[in-house]
Amino acid sequence: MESTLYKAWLQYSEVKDPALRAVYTKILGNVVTGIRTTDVVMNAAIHELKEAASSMLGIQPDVIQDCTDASYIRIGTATEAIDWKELEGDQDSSSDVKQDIENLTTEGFILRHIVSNQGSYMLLIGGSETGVLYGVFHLLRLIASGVQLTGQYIIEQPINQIRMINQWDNADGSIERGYAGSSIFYHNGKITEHLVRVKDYARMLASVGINSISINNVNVHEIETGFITPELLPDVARVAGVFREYGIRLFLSVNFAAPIEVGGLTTADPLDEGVRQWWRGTADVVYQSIPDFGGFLVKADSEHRPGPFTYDRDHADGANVLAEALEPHGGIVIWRCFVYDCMQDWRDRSTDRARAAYDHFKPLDGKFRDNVMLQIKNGPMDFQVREPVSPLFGAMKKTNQMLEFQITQEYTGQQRHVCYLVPQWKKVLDFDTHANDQGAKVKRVVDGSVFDMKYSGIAAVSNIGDDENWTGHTLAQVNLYGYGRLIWNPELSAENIAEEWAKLTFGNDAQVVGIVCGILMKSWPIYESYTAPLSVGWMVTPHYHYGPDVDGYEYSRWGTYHFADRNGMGVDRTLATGTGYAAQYYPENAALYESLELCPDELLLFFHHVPYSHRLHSGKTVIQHIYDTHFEGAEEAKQLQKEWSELESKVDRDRFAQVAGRLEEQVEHAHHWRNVINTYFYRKSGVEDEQGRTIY
Ligand code: GCW
Repeated sequence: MESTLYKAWLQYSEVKDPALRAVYTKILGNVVTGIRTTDVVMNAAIHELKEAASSMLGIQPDVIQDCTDASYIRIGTATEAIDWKELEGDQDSSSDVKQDIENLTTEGFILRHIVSNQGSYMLLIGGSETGVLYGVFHLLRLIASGVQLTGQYIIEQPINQIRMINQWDNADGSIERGYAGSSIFYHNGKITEHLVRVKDYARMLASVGINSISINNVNVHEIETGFITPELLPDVARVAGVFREYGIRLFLSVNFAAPIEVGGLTTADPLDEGVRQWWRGTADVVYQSIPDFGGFLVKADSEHRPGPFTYDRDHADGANVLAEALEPHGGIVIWRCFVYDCMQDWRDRSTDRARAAYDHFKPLDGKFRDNVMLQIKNGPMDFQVREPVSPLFGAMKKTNQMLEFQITQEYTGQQRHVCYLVPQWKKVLDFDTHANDQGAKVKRVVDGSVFDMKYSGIAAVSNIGDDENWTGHTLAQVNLYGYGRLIWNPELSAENIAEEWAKLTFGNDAQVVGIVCGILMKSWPIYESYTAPLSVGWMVTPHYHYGPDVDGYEYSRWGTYHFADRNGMGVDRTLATGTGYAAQYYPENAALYESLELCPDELLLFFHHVPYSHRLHSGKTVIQHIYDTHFEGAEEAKQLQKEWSELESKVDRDRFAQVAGRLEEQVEHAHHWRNVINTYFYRKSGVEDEQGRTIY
């Protein structure tokens, strides 16, 4: 028996309410499929339906081609559904349904419950088999949360085209920035023999609509460089086979120097004819093994990874040589924009890491091939608890773009602190770039509707490992779930997503759902309040990025400084007196950030260097804000612990204890953060706390 920790949001707990149970049993008792081929995705969909029915309702549905019973669920693709007899009886809206079926995109689905004189039917129509699979998961979500199905008419289509997960897993089984154990993909330098867990992961991802995955770290080390060779491709193909059943395309991160490292060439110069041929040949070989292979993800000229700069070529040259090789097979290149000088001199104030992505890539707009996408981190630095939105969104009008989030909590508590990230991501998606007058929010840029992009979408770094509960902190499961749901439909609210997840994960008890959602919704602001203030960022232990170390990165080469002295702190990124970063935005945003008066408090220290006595819009001085938020944040963390403790009798022991243990650690570490940060700024500034609290 799988544990509740393992099952995450796919618990499929028994439906206890007799009335609902009766309705659900009627619907799922017979699964009508028409004549079936052996499509693997359809089989996975049917399998999921059967397993869930057995677990939630204690029934073993018959899967049949046709049915004369008075109730059943019929599932199929749009092409078949057009002729379904049930639709003829659907007097009120038959024309609409047919129209809706015709409008379905491949990954969309319709769930229609019809009550007629003959009986009652649930129809599930997918734009393709994958649409059917998504529809099954949606239906099961409704059942698990106790929703009434009678008369439902649901049409869903994903808003974003590519909905991707990036694994930062290494062949040795370690995971870069992984906080939930070792890799489920690799063991001892090899792709694992046992793919059961990978399959369950694929199910989880498909259940929230993920359709693409890259399975190895963007820092591609020696063994992984060989994944694109005939020796190792059979293993990669096994993994691709598992994901294929769940409608997910597999990508690989590749090493730009692969022509040298595994190809035996003397150069990886993208303009060299031999290199070009090598990538072409390699792509051909990859597609022989994996005909639906997605493409390559590339980190080049970043943090010492090889790239086109070695040969005096630019990123467009680099990306295009790979794109050309993948093009005949329908593959794409996802080229990361996380390119900056990681060997900076902290004494040099003219270089600004925040500027780097824009400075490197904006001039290349229009130079990339059709099947290249640029993958841009949500902020200009590196997944801090708060950053402004990257000015690259909206800046490139002739280049395919993909947004990159980080689900793994590298700088947000490493899955030891609870930090629900959907509210943070929503802020990014809802940010108006002002790239045009019609509303150019980031979500519209990356869903492809602002500029004409052939490929677009969202990717995120995964937070899972082989811990029993996948994510280290059981409450961190919500970030994986929420990521998928949010990018399927960015209009969903953070509250709704939290509530869905809480019900699926812990059941429909109102007190449990209320407390869990409350904890989640408060968690990001709380984490922010006791860590680095006012978006200045960092202040973490170098390399590990956990725990406070205010000057940890201050005199280092990484370009991440707070410039605190006895008078004040923050980074001047204005055009007038600073690095000019603020001017990378469109005028409306640039004006906002450039001005000390207009700049939102939450981003103040990212854009301005101010005295500790500077008054925020909140009315507080910067120094008093630091003291207050740190005292409050540590107290609020304690409050979260107390709220969770009220659930002892309502959550199973394993999960109750797991979360309680993490919260205890969070409370302790939040106090540590509070003391270190407050003490640092008290000693630097010499300013007393207005409330006279103990600062060491
Ligand atoms: O945030 C930094 C991480 C690195 C990571 C890098 C990147 C994969 O600290 O561990 O490397 O970003 O995004 O490439």
